[in-house]
Amino acid sequence: MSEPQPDTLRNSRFTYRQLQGLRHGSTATPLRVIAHIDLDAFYAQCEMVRLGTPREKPLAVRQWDSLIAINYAARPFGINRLINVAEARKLCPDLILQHVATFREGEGGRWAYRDDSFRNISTDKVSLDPYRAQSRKILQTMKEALAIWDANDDDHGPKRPKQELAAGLEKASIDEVFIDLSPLIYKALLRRYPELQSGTQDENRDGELPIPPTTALQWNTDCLVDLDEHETEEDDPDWDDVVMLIGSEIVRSVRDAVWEKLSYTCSAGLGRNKMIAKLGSSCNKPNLQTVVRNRAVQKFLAGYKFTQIRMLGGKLGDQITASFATEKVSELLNVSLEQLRTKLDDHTATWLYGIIRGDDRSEVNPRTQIKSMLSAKSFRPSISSLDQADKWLRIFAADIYGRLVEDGVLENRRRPRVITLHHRTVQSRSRQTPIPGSNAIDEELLYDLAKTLLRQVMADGQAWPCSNLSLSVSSFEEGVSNNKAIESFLVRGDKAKALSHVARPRDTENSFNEQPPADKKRRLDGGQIRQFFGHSPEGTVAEGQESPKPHETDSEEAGNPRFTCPRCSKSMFEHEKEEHDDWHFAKDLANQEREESRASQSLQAAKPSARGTAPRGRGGRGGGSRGKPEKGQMRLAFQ
Ligand code: DCP
Ligand code: CA
Repeated sequence: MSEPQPDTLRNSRFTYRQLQGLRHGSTATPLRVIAHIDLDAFYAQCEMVRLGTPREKPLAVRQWDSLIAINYAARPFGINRLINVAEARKLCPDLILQHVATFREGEGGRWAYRDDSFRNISTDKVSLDPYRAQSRKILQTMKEALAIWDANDDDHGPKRPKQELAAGLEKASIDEVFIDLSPLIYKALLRRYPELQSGTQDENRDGELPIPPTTALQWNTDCLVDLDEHETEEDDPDWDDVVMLIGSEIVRSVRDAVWEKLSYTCSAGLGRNKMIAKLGSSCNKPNLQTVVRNRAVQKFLAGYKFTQIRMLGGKLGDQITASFATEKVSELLNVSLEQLRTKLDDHTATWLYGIIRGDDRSEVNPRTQIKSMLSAKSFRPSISSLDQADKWLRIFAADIYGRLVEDGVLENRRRPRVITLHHRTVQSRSRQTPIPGSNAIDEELLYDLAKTLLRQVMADGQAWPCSNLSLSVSSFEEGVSNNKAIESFLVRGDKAKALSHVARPRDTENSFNEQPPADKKRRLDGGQIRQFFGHSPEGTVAEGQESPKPHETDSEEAGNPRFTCPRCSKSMFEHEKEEHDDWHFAKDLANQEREESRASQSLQAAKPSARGTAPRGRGGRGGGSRGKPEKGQMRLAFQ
């Protein structure tokens, strides 16, 4: 009979180099740990906290006649976003129905909770400010909780918070974040297992780590995803299990802090990358966290349809389903890379082959930032006077200004350089102008510019009745000093060429309406996947926020879901349609102007620049003169 091997002879499957990868947040190390945290029934919880409603009381948030958030106490009654207020009342007579806060025509730029707003769709406009404010507080609390884990390596005393977080935190939408826990876990790991320290100094980084000195891990209240077929719980854990355990302790402490300080529950997923973490967080809602260990990834993913995976929900997913006659990950796993290549371009095939095997190296990007902000209102019935329109412009200016302040405009961290007014009668028109760089941006300035643009639109042609009006700001500039802004709006020669290349990939980071307001999944070809997953040639990481949820676009028309855009096949709620159309319109306009500008540059001699003479309209479909850029100049692209 052979002697059993003593454990000391066994080594870990992982190397010191891979451990160092953990320290530096490498996307390649198999020890990487990413968390996705998502607030439960977010808007509903915001209202419960604001109103002090007991958690067991069913509550839903309404926008006009639609439900946009349903708390977990209301869900067993069968209440969901697809039914309307009357249907919900039938299912649950005790349901608390809270309308979102609104701005009101003629009442300046301040939002308020109003008892009668659901009856006033024609005079009110939804404000998401209360939810944004809660989102900000939650994010701050999460950062503070993470900072406690971020003690210095040599810090043997009490843990202390630091300003800069080692962990990357990416705000993916108003109620979800991704966190790259790897650097924090590395620190905790070395504090707990100092024996790992010595090897990190060695020349031979490719040496294997010792096996963890533990045979069973205490998973506390975590939901563990079952291991793959050939793996057993009896197998001793390796370091990839240990790092997940530490990660789950960190995430639990973050969730506890959010609960204790702010009374919000959230759910979380932990896995070796963003895709797995995100799928994990929705597995056990509400108020639980799910850990997908590396040894469980195959079985975990095999249970999904690939169309549920981020990026595969849209056209690309449909194309793959049609090509390989299946929606199941488990069946697509039998398709070889070569077979995938017969139907998809090389890059997409390679990406897909990896993603269904749990391979996703996209980075957590803390610098994903809003690229434009839009405030809009559709009018039923249409409005027919300048006085009415001005009242709405006042609201839009206040709405956008509030968001700019959140975004750091007061500290001059970022400022938009362009303001655009869209106006719809029988046809749509749009005017835009640089925001003068010499002034501090405030509500009055935005309002004045908006009024001027509206008057230009009116001069272009018939303006009434107007069925839709919107104001947006875009082309954000980072860390500007006041007098720089306008110069950089129009740039010259080589710099302009360089910008035209650089601006585009960065603009594909999630923006507020700079891409169709909803789904990135739609936009897939190889190049876009490359950008999305951070392999853009400039090294700018285009991986970004999830696409904004429809509600974040402040679109106004309530109604039933199910509208498919004939231009891009995106499926959306009826009330998102207007804004989506606006997006196409603005995009067309920008393309048209780019074309015209290109044509005119080749045909015309240079004209004096209108630089600094704001506001200067850019015309619209209805005619009217467009300011032409100087020869050698180009405007920054609207994306
Ligand atoms: N939202 C919206 N309209 C939609 C989807 C969402 O207004 N079509 C808003 C309300 C939600 C918030 O966004 O509270 C977050 O969206 P989620 O999809 O994360 O849903 P919830 O947080 O409400 O619920 P869950 O617990 O399932 O995450
Ligand atoms: Ca949520």
